[in-house]
Amino acid sequence: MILHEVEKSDRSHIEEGQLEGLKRTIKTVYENVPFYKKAFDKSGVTHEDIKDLTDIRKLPFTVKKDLRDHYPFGLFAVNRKNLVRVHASSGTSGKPTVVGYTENDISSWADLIARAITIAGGKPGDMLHNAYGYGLFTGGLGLHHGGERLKVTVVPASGGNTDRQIQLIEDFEPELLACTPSYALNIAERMQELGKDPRKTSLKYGIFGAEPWSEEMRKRLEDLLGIKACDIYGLSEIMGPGVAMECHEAQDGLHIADDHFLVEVINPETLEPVKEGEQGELVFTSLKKEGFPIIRYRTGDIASITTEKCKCGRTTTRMSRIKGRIDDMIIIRGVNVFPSEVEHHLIGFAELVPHYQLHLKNDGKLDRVLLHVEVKESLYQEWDGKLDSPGALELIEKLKHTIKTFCLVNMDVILTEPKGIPRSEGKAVRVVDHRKKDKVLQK
Ligand code: DLL
Repeated sequence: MILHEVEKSDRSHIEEGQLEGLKRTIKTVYENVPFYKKAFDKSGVTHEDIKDLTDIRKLPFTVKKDLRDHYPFGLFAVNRKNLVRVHASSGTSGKPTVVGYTENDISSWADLIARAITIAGGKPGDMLHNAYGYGLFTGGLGLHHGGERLKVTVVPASGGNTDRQIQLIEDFEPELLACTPSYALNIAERMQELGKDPRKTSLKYGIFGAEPWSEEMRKRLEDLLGIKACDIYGLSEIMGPGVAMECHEAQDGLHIADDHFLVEVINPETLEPVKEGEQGELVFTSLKKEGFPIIRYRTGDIASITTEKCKCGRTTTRMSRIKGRIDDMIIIRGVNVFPSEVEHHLIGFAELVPHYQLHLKNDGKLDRVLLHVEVKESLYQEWDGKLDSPGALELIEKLKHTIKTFCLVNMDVILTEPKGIPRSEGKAVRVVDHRKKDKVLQK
């Protein structure tokens, strides 16, 4: 096993480097980004007030709206002419958020992804089938440059055209597959439809992320594809993929690149730090970025962290898999549910394929959640395509009961025919909110 220097350092050594990076970044943004100068002046803090890492709490948070308000380049710390690349995330509403990279930023990002691929099980000489989308999304190009840096052969497949992807995997024989977990499922199912055995490919490791997925989905993908599937996390505001990567040895949390990012976990309501091991919202500060350094960015992602040494030997901070985004959390009569929790319980049902969507509706008074789930082809045939047959009604009751018991909420269950749930080629859409439209229609 190859461990990068920082991955086996003492915690005290890691934290020394973090403090240095933090002070440097605070000074840089204060001097170069008017938004930060104003915010720091308001809270009366300078880099000289930062004596240890907890002093970061004296600084204000940055949120997505700040990026939108300074669209497109208002938060960059260097002249635009010194950037070699921009990326942007579309988001669900309003202007996209734009991020920029200097040549050094692109190079550190490639180093981090090279490390991430190694953590996931890859090595020089391997081949990486990269089915993350190429373009403004950071997934495709992020994995691409990191793969080249590690000297793996990158196949820039990008998303979509699944039959061609399958052909390429068969012909080129890659060891590594990188894509969203929902797309990996899509690829595996399509292989089966084409009469091919997804377990018989050359693939050994999956680098899956960019969307929440459950432990059950991991088991399903590992079983379907005969691989080890590891979780990769990141977001464009912080860098892109590679902020954290789960190791194939322990598969027990994602190793954060501590030398590049400082993580905090806060209670999203009180904004106070939570104890190590407790769940909260992840907040990241970049420690080495030049083009778009960022201070205390509230990610909206819910997870916990630990600084306990991993079984693989790495000493870096580990985060749990992401439970979900705060915006995707469904609140029904006081109970909070994340789609990943619903997924966790659905995958146990042999009658279903693991594709689902939660539709939120409002019938005038109450919010309702409709869980759309897809029935297996063989069962659908057995029921002669009747989704109101006695067997179907029994399944609906079983599903309702399971959701009520484990997620503590009532959901209406709608069975759909095979392929009734749209397949993703990138990030899967798990929550569809009809409520605003419903209210307009009722007026
Ligand atoms: O999704 C970067 C990425 C690309 C990560 C490829 C991993 C692999 P954005 O489009 O800016 O960047 O979206 C970031 O996606 O705040 C999370 O809500 C979600 N996300 C990313 N990785 C994971 C993961 C990329 N492993 C947003 N598990 C983040 C759960 C994830 N959610």
